[in-house]
Amino acid sequence: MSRRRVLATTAAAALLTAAGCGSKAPAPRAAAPAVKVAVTVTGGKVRTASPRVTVRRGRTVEIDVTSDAADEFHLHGYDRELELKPGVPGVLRFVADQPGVFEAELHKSGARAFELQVD
Ligand SMILES: [Cu+2]
Repeated sequence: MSRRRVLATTAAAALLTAAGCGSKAPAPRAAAPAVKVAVTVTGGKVRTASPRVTVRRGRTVEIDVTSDAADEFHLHGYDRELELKPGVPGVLRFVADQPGVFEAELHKSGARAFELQVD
């Protein structure tokens, strides 16, 4: 068999395989990945990628907070809190199921972390 003929045969086989796949039930839709928000607190100053994070209602949100001092992270509205130990990342994961704009702050440093907007 010539090299060209081998390639043609392979291509035909690939087409057949593709047609076979099309007759199957569609694969279940993969769940949307969590919207991640990283928050770093150093010397009482907050760093985040954006002062307002917008997500669609129903999405899973994962907030990762690391502070160089003991603090308490609080997301208003959803009323979720994270007790932070110095240098130990804390993770808050939840489904954003209520629409609105919610403030996230750090209680001890008094700093505002960001606003979460759920559409
Ligand atoms: Cu608060």
